[in-house]
Amino acid sequence: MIKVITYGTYDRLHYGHLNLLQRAKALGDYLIVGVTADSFDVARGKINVDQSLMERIEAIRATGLADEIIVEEYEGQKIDDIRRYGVDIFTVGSDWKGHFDYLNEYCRVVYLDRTQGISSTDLRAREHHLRLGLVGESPILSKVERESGYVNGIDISGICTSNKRMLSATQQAKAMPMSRLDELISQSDALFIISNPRQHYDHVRRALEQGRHVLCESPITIDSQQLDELKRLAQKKHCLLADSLKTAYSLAFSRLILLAKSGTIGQVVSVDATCTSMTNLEMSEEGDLEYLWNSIGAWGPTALLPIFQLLGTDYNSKLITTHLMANRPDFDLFTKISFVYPHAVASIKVGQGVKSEGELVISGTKGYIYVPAPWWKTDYFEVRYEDPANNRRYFYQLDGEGLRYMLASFVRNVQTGKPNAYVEPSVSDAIVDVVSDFYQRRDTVII
Ligand code: C2G
Repeated sequence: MIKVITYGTYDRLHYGHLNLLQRAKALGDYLIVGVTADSFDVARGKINVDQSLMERIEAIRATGLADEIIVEEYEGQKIDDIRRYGVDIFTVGSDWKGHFDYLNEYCRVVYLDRTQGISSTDLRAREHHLRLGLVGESPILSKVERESGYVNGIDISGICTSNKRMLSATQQAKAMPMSRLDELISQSDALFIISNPRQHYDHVRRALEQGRHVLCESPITIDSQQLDELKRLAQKKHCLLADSLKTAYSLAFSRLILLAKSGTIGQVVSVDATCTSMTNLEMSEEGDLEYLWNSIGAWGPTALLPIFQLLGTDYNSKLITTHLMANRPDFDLFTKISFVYPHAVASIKVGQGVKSEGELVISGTKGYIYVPAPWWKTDYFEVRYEDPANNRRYFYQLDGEGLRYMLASFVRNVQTGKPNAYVEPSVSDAIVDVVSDFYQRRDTVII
């Protein structure tokens, strides 16, 4: 019996796939089809596959061509599979020509002609075509533009800014002044907003009023009532209003939250997060200051994320201690916030003019989780115990600082009409409440 094996993602199974499977089957007597696991696809750069693994497997099963279906989960698995299943022929489309020649050592390798004129990428792009307008004054806008290139179905429709100096040279050339924001909104299906948090309310409101979806850098507003108002407006207009908070989309970060929640370190008693940077202040000129984000705006949401995701948002009390820039009552160079929960405590330290170790420590009754600086770009963390022999290390690839996954998730949410699952509404509200209290000087001591 001649055993043949072939692999693929098989997203939205089409006649190109079917042609390949039929010819693969004809090469032998028994066909094994390897379907890629979601995490393996992400690791190899395919991030917006539409269908789940189960749906893709079902579609292959329904063709009746596969004698056996397996899941491909890791780099190098093909060699394992060929040995384990006693495979005689490995086959794949000619778009991979040469790539799998190394398998000749284990079996025959056959590249079958790829079917012209059809691909899953085309099928996806035809439907999901989201014109995304960029708004604000931040170097992050050029990262968003770059990362959107990895996400099928996003086109950048334009960019509006109040200060071109904060943009990359290519973005400067095409940027429109903020006075033309309504024009950009009308040319877009959705807006990515990273203007100064004081401007968010106005910019988000104008986008929602025109019925556009919004992905807004967290905090969405600096005032709780304004957030409520915007959420109601989004609901009325059937639009999505999502927090842009890239750390929430890092696989390592979400895995560490799940690990902590599942009791790996016992009961969580303390969450301590520090985020600081100096670059923005150092690089900017006098006139840029009004566009710069203060410490609480730039770092508060990120630092608060693990606290609210792990301990919830029902804290008993908090104390905000802040150090302000001379003559700039809105600009905190450094802020520390301490929270008391019924059975835990938490703290954040954020600075745009003070430097510290940007680490995250989650302390529990059995052990602790340690994320080294810069923890907000999490790709690695350790679970540590009294006995170091029990320590565990975890690594997950993070591409594009998490922005890529955030954009992919946003497009998907817009398409499906489902809300953002990465930053729960209660977390988003609690972040704005804290920022709002900072500006209102509630629970606040100035040092
Ligand atoms: N295919 C084809 N013609 C098309 C599209 C795809 O012959 N128009 C073939 C591909 O060459 C591949 C199979 O159909 O052999 C599955 O394609 P994809 O779902 O795009 O999977 P791919 O990313 O090519 O995965 O490690 C190798 C991968 O597992 C192959």
